[in-house]
Amino acid sequence: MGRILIRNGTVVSPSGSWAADVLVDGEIVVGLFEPSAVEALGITADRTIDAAARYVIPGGVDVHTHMQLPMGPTFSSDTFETGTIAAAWGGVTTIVDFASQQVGERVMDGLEARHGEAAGNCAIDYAFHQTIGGVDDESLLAIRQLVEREGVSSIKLFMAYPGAYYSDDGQILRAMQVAGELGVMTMMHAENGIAIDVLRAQAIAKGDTDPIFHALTRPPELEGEATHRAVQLAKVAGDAPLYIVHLSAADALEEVARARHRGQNVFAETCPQYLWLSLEEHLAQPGFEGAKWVCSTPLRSSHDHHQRDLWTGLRNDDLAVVSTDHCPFCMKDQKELGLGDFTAIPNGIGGVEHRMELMFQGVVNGEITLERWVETCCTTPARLFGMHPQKGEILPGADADIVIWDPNATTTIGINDKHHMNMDHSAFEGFVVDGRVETVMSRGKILIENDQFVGTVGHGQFLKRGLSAELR
Ligand code: DUC
Ligand code: ZN
Ligand code: ZN
Repeated sequence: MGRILIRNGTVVSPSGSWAADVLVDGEIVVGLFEPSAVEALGITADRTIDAAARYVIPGGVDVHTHMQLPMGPTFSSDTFETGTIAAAWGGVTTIVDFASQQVGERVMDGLEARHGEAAGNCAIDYAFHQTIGGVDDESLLAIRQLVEREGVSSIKLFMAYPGAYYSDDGQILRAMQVAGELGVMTMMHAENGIAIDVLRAQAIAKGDTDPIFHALTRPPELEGEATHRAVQLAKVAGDAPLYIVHLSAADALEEVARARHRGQNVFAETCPQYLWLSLEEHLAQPGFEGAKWVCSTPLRSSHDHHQRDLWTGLRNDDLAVVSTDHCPFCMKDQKELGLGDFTAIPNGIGGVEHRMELMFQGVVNGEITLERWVETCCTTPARLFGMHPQKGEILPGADADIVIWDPNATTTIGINDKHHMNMDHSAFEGFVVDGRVETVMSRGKILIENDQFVGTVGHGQFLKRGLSAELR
């Protein structure tokens, strides 16, 4: 591996951007130098990469992905192998996926099974959150073991999906009490699943079976209501740390903002699909086309102000993170399971490859700064989920997870253009965005260069995480 010197680039961090040369030794960043210092200090390397007119940014950290996730009779279509290679193509060097437990199952069995699926199959580093779909005495006891022994410092609960992953308010409160005591982050799918199930049954009974009814039966009010309830339960649990996943509605953002402004440990992520796609333009496409954009929470109406508010939330830190909720399904044989019945369409959009690109377009459009791009896509996700300073920032001593980004090139996203995820369509088909992932390095090993994947499956290692660095 040796020493690699990245010269002439602009290093970007949440606190600023400056001309600096980056020295990597083996797997680690060992120094950042004012460019003229390299000669003055006689610094040498085995390989020098010229990053003139490029940004040098930390590898992306996507804290919400679902590789080979079982859903009904099928599985999300990216395996750990295909999904982590696609992530690398998108400038992502760390993912946090989910292990899962349901009623009657043991938490540690779910975690062990997930380790079995990922180990040796990842091209980039990975970690796990633990979904707890059956909150009881035994699963609550396991939370201590998760954080103290397994390096799993976050749990995920669902207020949606009664009969499957759903937790009632009492279960949520109990889980938050335990998690809060240990400093464990509770991630929440915040939608009122009981009310949603009534609306879904009513829609099907009326013959409203097209994909658009997926969104119409999951209205923003029910995301706002559940978010409010989650925030209040976290407060009652002693300000237990709470992280709202895939926030899409202005109604929910208001609740998060209110909680944050009063100093509560509440955080939220949104995803590129909610910033760039809409109910009318995508989900409402004729026939069954809209199935491509069936995800939960759903795409929102462009007639309201959801997208505008989400961008504002990203600027003012009411939204701390952009993740993808990468959960891809092909149209053929997968989304098609819901032909004639939107409730049977597997839920999810694939996007792990495109988050950095789509969010850089937010920089170009003036929605967020360059530094905020890096902060929301790399540094804060690492800090919030106990991976910083190893991940998320280019610092001496950090893992050498580095992306060289060409801001003057463009990227065309689409099934016949840039597309490496295991899907037969792209949710962002035809998007032409400014900027391009040029070189990607994970722990000092080059994964992408000269438009080729040159990494290896199995390079990716499991990351034991610590507690969140963002708690107040
Ligand atoms: N929630 C997720 O976070 N991912 C996939 C489906 C869902 O409902
Ligand atoms: Zn969810
Ligand atoms: Zn998800």
